[in-house]
Amino acid sequence: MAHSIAVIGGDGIGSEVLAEALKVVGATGVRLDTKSFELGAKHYLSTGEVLDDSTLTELRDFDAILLGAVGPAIGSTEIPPGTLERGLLLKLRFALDLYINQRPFRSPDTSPTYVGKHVDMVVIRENTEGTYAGEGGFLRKGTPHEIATQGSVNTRFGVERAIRYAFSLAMSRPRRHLTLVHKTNVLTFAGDLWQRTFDEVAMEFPEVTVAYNHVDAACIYMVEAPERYDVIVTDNLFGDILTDLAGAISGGIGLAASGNLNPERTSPSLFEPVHGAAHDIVGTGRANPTAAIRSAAMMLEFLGEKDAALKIFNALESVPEPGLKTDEVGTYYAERI
Ligand code: GGG
Repeated sequence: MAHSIAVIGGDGIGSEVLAEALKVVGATGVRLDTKSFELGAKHYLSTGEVLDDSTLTELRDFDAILLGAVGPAIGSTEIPPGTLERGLLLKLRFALDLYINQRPFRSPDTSPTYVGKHVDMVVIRENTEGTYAGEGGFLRKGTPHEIATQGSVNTRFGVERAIRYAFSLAMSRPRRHLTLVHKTNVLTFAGDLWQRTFDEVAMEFPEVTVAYNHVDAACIYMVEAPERYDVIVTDNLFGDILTDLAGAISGGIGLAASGNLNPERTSPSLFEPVHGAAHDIVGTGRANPTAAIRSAAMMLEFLGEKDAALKIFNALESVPEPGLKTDEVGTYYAERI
């Protein structure tokens, strides 16, 4: 049976890298029944809508969503900042309750990393709350006394389910280690809720060893001693930032994949590379499709296609020679399936 997959190339290099991801999935023999959705900057500029209700309803019926990248070119003035990111990506995460953003980082055994060490960690980023929830606004906008607030929303329910998921994931890995990353010494309300919840849930998982790092210290440790980390759980904003760093130290952002998961499967989960639209390299063949290929493998794994996913993960252990173009990298991995 074919899995029904909504494909949203989005902006910039999004559709270039997804084409290669679909090529590699095709090589596994798994059948996907795909439908492309032309969402992103072009769609917004021609219709004035980012993601309308009927498209959102249609997306709910797919088995999964594969997304490339979202965002206008840096410096573009046609689209107000955040319109596409909030209106498409965050709207999907919130509407489909994709409350886990799972971001694995594992440097290929054969390939040196920027920090000279092997990296093998998974970051669990809470994906529906924090400063990304949209709480806040302006007062006296446009006056000299203008005020902008952007609150961080942290519910016991939201924090606990992310932490609980992270503990379960840590249990499934050989090291069984989980680090909470936050900023409890300054963010004393949200930090207190996260730490208390973490400590309480930890009692249900006595086999998991735990640690706590402030987010600023975590940035140092990630570069100097990435072996400290097995699974990390953190809030939405810290997770967004920390996973760019994790991508950089584990072989480059071009390798970093993610799954926006609804673990209860009440709606389709969404898989996307961590990187953005990179408009500056569109059409040059320089976009690395590896993150999109790995994201597609995560999607197959989530859909129960374990063998096919493993074939892709194994293929991704080899590293192509430098200088291959986007489509050549896709072909390189398709040939290794
Ligand atoms: N493929 C990921 C992407 O397009 N990222 C753009 C971005 O700004 N994302 C914000 C986020 O992941 O919260």
